[in-house]
Amino acid sequence: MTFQTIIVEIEEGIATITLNRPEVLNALNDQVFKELGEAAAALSADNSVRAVIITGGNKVFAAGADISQMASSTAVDVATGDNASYRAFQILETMPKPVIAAIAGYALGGGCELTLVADVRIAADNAQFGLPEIKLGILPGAGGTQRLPRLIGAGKAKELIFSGDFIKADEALSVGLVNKVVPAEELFAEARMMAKRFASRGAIALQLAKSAVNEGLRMDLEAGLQYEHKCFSLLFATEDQKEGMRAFLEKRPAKFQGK
Ligand code: CO8
Repeated sequence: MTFQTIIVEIEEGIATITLNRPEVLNALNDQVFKELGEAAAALSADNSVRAVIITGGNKVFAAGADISQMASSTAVDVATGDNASYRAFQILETMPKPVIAAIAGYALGGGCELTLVADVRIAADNAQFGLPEIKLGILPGAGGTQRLPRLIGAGKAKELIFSGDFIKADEALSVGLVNKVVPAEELFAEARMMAKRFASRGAIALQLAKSAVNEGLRMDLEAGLQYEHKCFSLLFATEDQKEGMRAFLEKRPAKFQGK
């Protein structure tokens, strides 16, 4: 897969998407959103890919949507445009495999919002997070007002959205915005280790577990519990369920086939 603004590499079943506009701190323009959507769709369909890491490299994750592209937009442009960020983020969020964001340096605005569509966020100790859109006279329009409160609660989310202030990795950890903080030089090894751990599990169970959590968050508790039960029941039709339970009883590691 060849793109202009991102790099996609696949190694041992783990795909890494790297944002690649270093000259503007990986600012996200329409081309990036379009390519992210295309890459996510292709990786979703590729059964040899078991987990995905999304990163901006070791200096910066992304400093937000590209302000130079947005500056001259009219309300009509924004309302009637193809909303490439929305489509790309939908595809990434619903990928049927785990997505890990590996974040070094700034994750601001649309960059921070991109981390929110990942299943798990690992931050380098030099990472900084923020939604500075308010300082530009706009609001976080790539899911920040919706996904952030669902992740960390409305109170802290509103503080970040209303102030535009940045928080460092340790505070991001304490409010639940990231799962883990590691020394910067260990970021990619840690992300790969986690991706491999996920990839060693049954692929169908992982897919349905992700769906049960994501879909359940959109439902009331009763509907969510019923959806969970349907996903749970379906797994008893898989070879992986037979193998997983047989392996437990035979006191050996399971060998999942994703069938
Ligand atoms: N867009 C475009 N260019 C950028 C951006 C950006 N978001 N961020 C940095 N750059 C560029 C700078 O203009 C600069 O370019 P040049 O060298 O040509 O002057 C280069 O990157 C390096 O940046 P700085 O010199 O500013 O680097 P510093 O280390 O001094 O500062 C900061 C780093 C603090 C990250 C600073 O660059 C900054 O504040 N950037 C903007 C952060 C921001 O406001 N982000 C929010 C953008 S709005 C948004 O994300 C909306 C999301 C919703 C979209 C929904 C679409 C429908």
